[in-house]
Amino acid sequence: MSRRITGFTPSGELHLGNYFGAIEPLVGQQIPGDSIIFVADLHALTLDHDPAAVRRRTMEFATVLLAAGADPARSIFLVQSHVPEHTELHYLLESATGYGEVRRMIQFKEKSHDSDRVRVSLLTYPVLMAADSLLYRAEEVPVGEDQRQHVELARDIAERFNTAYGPVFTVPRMVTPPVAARIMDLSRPTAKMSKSASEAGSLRLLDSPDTLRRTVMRAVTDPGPAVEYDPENRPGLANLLTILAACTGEEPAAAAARFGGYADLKRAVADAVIATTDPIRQRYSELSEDPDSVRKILQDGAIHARLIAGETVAAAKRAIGLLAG
Ligand code: AQP
Repeated sequence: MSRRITGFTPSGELHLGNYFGAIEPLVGQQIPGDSIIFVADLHALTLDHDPAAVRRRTMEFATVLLAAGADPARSIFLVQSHVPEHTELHYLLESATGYGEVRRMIQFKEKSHDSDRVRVSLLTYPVLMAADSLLYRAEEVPVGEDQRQHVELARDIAERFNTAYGPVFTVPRMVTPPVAARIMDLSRPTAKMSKSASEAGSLRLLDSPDTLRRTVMRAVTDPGPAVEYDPENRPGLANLLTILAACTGEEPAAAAARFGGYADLKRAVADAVIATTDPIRQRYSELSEDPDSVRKILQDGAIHARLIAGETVAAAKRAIGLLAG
């Protein structure tokens, strides 16, 4: 089993895309010492932000992740800013990264239209993402398809650093789930479901069953008589089938064959989504009653994480010329 790491930025609300793209692949295979799950609060500072909201969401995300199966007995579970080695390594890696490399990142291009207000951290956070995985010498990074460019950057930086200064870092590889690597927005099936998207398009893990059912029943579908899996030409329908398949463990095309019409399919998707998220919601409300235990779990996680992270930073500092070899 390989060491795996995945993180979640506490902006907006966690949704089913986050769950199938990154949460489930990690919590499904937690191996003591080899699974690292973190709330990426530093990444929430790259756009306009409300400090109180970041604080509140950091706790909320930690609680949702625990409710979704993150197990502190089998994983290292932490908040990124509690482990200062993330920012320390970030700077060392910036000194091994080209400006042109980060400027090319699609997410930077998409979010940087108003250049006077764009924060420098929006440009450089992919390097912090590289630090997040290289710090723990992770071999695998379970993420959704939208993160491919960032994982490739982390690989490039690790290889370049190792070649220039000596073999410090493990070069991580991306792992995507077989289905649901990219769940789409239900109201705009050509855009990915995202944390800041409209309520109409997102299935949030903490939404009530009624809200989830309403959102699914109103999902945009494509004209055409039969229920068939055709992502190219019928993206709305394919997205519903993908969600159903991710919830039930079947293949989207095989699931399609079970339905004569959209209404039946949507009812089945709503039932499956509610069955998947119900246990998470219930556990979340239990855990929310005891925020001190969540804080204690995070403190312990940071202590554990720093043992690994401190060694990597020391090795990187030695290699790059800051500590005696
Ligand atoms: N739609 C998706 N399908 C599959 N996987 C997804 N992931 C995100 N969206 C999908 C995966 O979830 C992990 C956490 O990603 P994130 O914290 O960047 O969340 P986000 O929803 O992708 O947030 P946005 O849209 O980037 O930010 P906002 O909406 O706040 O601007 C990652 O592994 C990601 O691949």
